[in-house]
Amino acid sequence: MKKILVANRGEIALRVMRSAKEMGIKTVAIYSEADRNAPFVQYADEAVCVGPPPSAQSYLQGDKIIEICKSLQVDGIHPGYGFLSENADFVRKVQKAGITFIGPSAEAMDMMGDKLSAKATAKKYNVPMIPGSDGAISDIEEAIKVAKQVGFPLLIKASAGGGGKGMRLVEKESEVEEQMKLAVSEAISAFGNGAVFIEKYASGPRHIEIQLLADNHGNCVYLFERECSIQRRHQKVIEEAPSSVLTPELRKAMGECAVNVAKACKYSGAGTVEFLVDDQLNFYFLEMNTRLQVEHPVSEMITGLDLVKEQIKVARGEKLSITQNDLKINGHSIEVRVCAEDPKNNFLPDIGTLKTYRIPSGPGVRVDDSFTEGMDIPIYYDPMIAKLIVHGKDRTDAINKMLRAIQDYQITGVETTLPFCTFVLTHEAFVSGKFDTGFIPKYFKPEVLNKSNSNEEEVAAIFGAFVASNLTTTSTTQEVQTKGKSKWRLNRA
Ligand code: MV4
Repeated sequence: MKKILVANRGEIALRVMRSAKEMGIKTVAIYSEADRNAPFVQYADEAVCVGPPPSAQSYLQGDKIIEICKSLQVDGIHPGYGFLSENADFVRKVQKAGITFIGPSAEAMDMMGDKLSAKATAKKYNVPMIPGSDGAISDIEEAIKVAKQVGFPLLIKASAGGGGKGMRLVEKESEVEEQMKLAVSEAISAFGNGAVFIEKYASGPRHIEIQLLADNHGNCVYLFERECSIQRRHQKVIEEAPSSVLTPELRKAMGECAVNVAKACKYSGAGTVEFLVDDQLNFYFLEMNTRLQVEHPVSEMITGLDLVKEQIKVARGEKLSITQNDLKINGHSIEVRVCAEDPKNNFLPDIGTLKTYRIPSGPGVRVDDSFTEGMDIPIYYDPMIAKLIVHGKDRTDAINKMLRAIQDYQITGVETTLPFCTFVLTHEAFVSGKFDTGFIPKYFKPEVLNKSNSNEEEVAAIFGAFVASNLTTTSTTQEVQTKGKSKWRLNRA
């Protein structure tokens, strides 16, 4: 493989190209008119404009992208995440054109993309499932019958959904009919597929996912877990590896289950199996993501692997160079997503110009981004500016490093989610590790980020108090802040 086209934009495009470059592989960027001046475009050996800013006219133009590959003698396409990354029809077209798709087969993608077929496939390997309907439910009578068997509360999920899309909570029998109708019509309009199924609603679970790596020769290893419970409306905010609740035994059991899911669909490349873990530490299969995920860097930090390089090696037909026994967890890693959103204003996108943009650095700090000072954040895409990743010797070290890195991150011109991340990282429930997917709705109110809180000095103050309290604080953020202010000033004096 001599030349790779990255069918994506922003931080992930740049991150993929960096690994390709280290492997001596040439890179091609595609970009929309809105991304003309982006670092990922400049970084590539060649770059081609694919169209106007809207994704449907640019990054989703599969046929056009394949034509560009042909004209530039591209051998492989890396899809990144989002856009065409989980589009099985695109994979088939790429292969038909004689180009290598750096990712799983179209068949594995189809099998896992449909949540009902994913569950049916995983079930053959005795992977634990949340109780619910075995197949699609089409009529109301059947829905009521299954609902009564399963019990309330329950969820109606769209088979073509995923990531929380097309999910409806049903509290009691009288709501089944209405919610079924809504779920089916939503599934038809959103996915062109009205198949829905029912699952018992697991309350207060953790979202823990297993990173996998498989080759085309039947080998598959798990690269441990990522704890992704800190989410807001199904958008992850903070991810870490390892999880503070898994025991070595549970990690092994979940890892082996995930490997079985991969084997069941003859998976190849990097993939992730999502589980819900309840307060009794029972785990249940949710779905499989057939792409490199946004939060993959935390797995790289604790394993020392470069997942993009591994994907490319697998796509070239190589056997995995590692076995499960070679893999060990080294330290602790945390990632925060730095988004141009205003946490004080319901996280509405706050797009604009990055008037100041200085990234943190130093030992154990990694920033994956594709922005420079003075650039505008385009309105057409996800408002994520960067991923800030740290690697420490243990969880406490990683939290302290992240708080320091956030403090060193200088962004003006747009509001960002960084102050919100500081709130989470200093919260007693996060620090103690006792949290679940309900963390944000339970603890976060915009008032906790009073105006001065986003100001650098105050962030520094919170940080100072946090370190001074040696992670044993049980006080509220407000108290920490007041205490911290004097501490920080003292340090400065
Ligand atoms: C669930 C659940 C509770 N019970 N399924 C949301 C994303 C999608 N992958 C599945 N999701 C959930 N499925 C059952 N049977 C709770 C969620 C869920 C959730 C999962 C992970 C992280 C955050 C979440 C927030 C709300 C709901």
